[in-house]
Amino acid sequence: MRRREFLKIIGLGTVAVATGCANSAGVFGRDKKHPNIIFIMSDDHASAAISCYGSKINKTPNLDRLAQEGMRFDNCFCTNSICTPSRATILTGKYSHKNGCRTLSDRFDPDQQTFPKLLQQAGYRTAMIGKWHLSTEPKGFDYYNVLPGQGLYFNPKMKEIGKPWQNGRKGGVVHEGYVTDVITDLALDFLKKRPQDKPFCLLYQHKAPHDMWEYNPKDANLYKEDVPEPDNLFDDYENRGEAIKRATQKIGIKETILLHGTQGGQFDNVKSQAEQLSEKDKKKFAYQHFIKAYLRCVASIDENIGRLMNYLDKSGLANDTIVIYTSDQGVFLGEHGLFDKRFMYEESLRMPFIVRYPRSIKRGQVSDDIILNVDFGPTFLDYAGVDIPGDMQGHSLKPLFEGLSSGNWRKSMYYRYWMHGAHFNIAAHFGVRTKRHKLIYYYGLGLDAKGTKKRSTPPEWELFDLKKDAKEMNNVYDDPAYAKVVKNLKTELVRLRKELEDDNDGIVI
Ligand SMILES: [Ca+2]
Repeated sequence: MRRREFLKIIGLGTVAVATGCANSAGVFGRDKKHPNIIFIMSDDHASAAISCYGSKINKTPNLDRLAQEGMRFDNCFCTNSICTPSRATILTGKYSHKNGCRTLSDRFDPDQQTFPKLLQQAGYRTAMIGKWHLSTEPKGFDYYNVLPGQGLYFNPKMKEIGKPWQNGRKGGVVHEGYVTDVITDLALDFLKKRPQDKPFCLLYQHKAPHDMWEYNPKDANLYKEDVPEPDNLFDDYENRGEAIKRATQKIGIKETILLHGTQGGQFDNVKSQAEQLSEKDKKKFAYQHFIKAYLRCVASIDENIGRLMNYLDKSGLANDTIVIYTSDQGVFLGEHGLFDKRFMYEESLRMPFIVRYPRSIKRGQVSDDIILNVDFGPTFLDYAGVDIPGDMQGHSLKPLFEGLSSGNWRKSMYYRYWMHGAHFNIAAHFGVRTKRHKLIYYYGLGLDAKGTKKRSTPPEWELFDLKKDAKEMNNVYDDPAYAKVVKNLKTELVRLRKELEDDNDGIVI
């Protein structure tokens, strides 16, 4: 008889087995049931650059291992695809219009309810290490050490708890080294020094691979060969609305290489190399320059996550710790000829989401349920045994993780990007996505934080049939065959806006 069967017979079951193992590690929550939490978030890491998501352009062995030992979600979406707003949504479990961070320039009110504060009150040791990007001082953390603003790739300054806080990009102490290594060193340090009698929640958040895509020089030899191009790098935007045509986030020599920071110091050199090329070859050249730098940044993230996973193995923490990997939103890697994000198109909307928790999540699972960044906070509270406040708009993912319930899960999601024409001339829009379709309304108005109307452009709609057109190359909004779909999706959009209380902006659908 195996030990597990024997214990079951004498009434100790799997929980007792789990607890017994956990005690040897010294930590398993205050009542020996609540797991530790490590929330790993990168900045602008598209699932198209993760091999377990089917990447054709790189390998991420450590993230693949995490997915093999846990669960991968293929339909995790951002509710507002831009850095600061997504971070505010994750912390609060609320959409942008409820947490006050609709745009990059909105100030995050640090006194509002967040999941780290609630975990801290419940006895968790809480920490935030790496890219914060919320300007105001992190609250609800027993320890923090964060980059000011976007932070630097090399020898970054970090702002540590206990010193007078300076908002935004001000303040901080220089840490020698490459930022992804520095943030991991600090995260490991936190884990090694943590009190043994408390569960912990660590937010371990990378700056990479955000532009300016400055990679660790030791990775300069990766990707010597050309990287495959996406099929629609040369998208001509036929059968699409005006918004994508007007947008300026296009792969090109000037746009792409100028964004490549200090390593773009070779700009003059690169520019002269490209001068003799045809327009088509210039775009190919710019894509290679961009994607290689980006993927080298990703390689360092994967390597450092491997370091963290090794520590969890060696310290005996792996079984008792929920590890999540995600990115604050997706990003275009040349698809539609674009870089950056903001649009509700798939590459920007989709967040990678991998979770591993050997105690209760069966390994090797893949889910296509629609999950959102608004769900993360409620999920952590659920695992910690903390009541989920009624004003959080997301839902705990625990039942999905544990295979208990998927039948009554959400069938659609609401998205809204607010910064009308602010960056890359992208129009504000909102929309609804189901597993099959996506309806987008570029409502044509810029609204400031008080809802005052600013610039305007002609409103327009796009509809995509994701089953027939996964790459969103053909807007079928005006196709009579889709009239009923349009009608139903508009009804759903109105319903979602009402339910989420984002329907008081005077915009008529
Ligand atoms: Ca981002």
